[in-house]
Amino acid sequence: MGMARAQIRPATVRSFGGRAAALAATGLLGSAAAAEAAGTGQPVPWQMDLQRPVTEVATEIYNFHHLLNWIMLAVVLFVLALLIAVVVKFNEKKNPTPSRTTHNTMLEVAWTIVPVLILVAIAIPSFRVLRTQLSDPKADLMVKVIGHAWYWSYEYPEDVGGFKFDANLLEGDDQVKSGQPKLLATDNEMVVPVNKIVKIQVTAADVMHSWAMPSFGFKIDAVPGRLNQFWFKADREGTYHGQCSELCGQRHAYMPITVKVVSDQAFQAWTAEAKTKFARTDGGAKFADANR
Ligand SMILES: [Cu+2]
Repeated sequence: MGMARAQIRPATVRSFGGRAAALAATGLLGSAAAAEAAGTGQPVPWQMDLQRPVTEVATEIYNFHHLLNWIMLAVVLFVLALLIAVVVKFNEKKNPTPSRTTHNTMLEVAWTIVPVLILVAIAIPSFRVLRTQLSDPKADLMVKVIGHAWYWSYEYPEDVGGFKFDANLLEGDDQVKSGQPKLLATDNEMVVPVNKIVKIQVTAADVMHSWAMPSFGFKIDAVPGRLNQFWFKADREGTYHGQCSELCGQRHAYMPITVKVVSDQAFQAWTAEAKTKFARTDGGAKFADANR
């Protein structure tokens, strides 16, 4: 197995209970707007929630994130209640002669055991997510992803045509015409079939980059001289956007990632077209993987 070092997109805690916020948004904005509230494949203005997950890994991370938020909310409310009780009931006026009690065995056992139980409750789903991430299933398609300063290139293996192309930022009129979001659209997209296990092998040609796709639930470092590997199985067709997530220099913000998830037939059609469009003479990339 490759040295897959997958990093989860930092589960930024934007609000207590993103789902609650999303539900509130449903009420306020109506269902049509709420359907977009989480953002599918791209962020949206006033987004409260994580982007909608489209892979198993992303779904597990998403659910784990919300579980953590609820646990955190409970802990915060409990501590707040204790603080309020102390301030209200045990202030100097109401309680002029404080108790001199220093030990209470039951209480000490409880405040040791309860946090341990909370951590165990967090650890179990956490390790479950880790197991899914590192499960390394057999790939239906492998794509080599290479980070450059400042664009990405993609190599498809011989069995689907053996071609390589660059994906540069779409700017100006081209971006407007494409209808794709600003600073997230690329001139060529990585295209993969839906419901197929896609493995990417990620490296860099110059400096360190990081291939990150929020709705797929992972980011993976692109390190010169090293091959990192991760897998995903997108369960919904669509266009998904990500960005380089390792500060790599002047145009770090201008090397977005676009992945198109399409049906099997559309993928066949695309590879047939890509083979001539991105013609190459050396037969395509070679892939090293224990599972192939
Ligand atoms: Cu970068």
